[in-house]
Amino acid sequence: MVLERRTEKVKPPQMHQVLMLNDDYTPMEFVVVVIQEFFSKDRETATQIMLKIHLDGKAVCGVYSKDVAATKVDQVLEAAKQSGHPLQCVSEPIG
Ligand code: TYC
Repeated sequence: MVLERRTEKVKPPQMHQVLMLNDDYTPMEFVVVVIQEFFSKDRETATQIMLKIHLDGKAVCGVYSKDVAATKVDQVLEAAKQSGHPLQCVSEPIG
């Protein structure tokens, strides 16, 4: 039925959360700057997220469409690689 197809079409896209993972080597300051730069957080918020990762092992840095989340992961991993840090970042569907 046409009406059902229309309803399907306007479903919001599945959102994906980008998580950053803790490690023992990446400097805290580097993580704060990365969160500020790629996840558009102010310094205070970025610092809180970094500390949560440090204490809990991981934390959500942002929630995006699948494509944007994948781009964020790429940007973080590229910045980490360029700087020689082992920082890890993943994205996963929410719910
Ligand atoms: N645990 C790191 C340290 O003590 C800091 C850190 C925080 C590393 C968050 C990664 O995603 C991370 N230097």
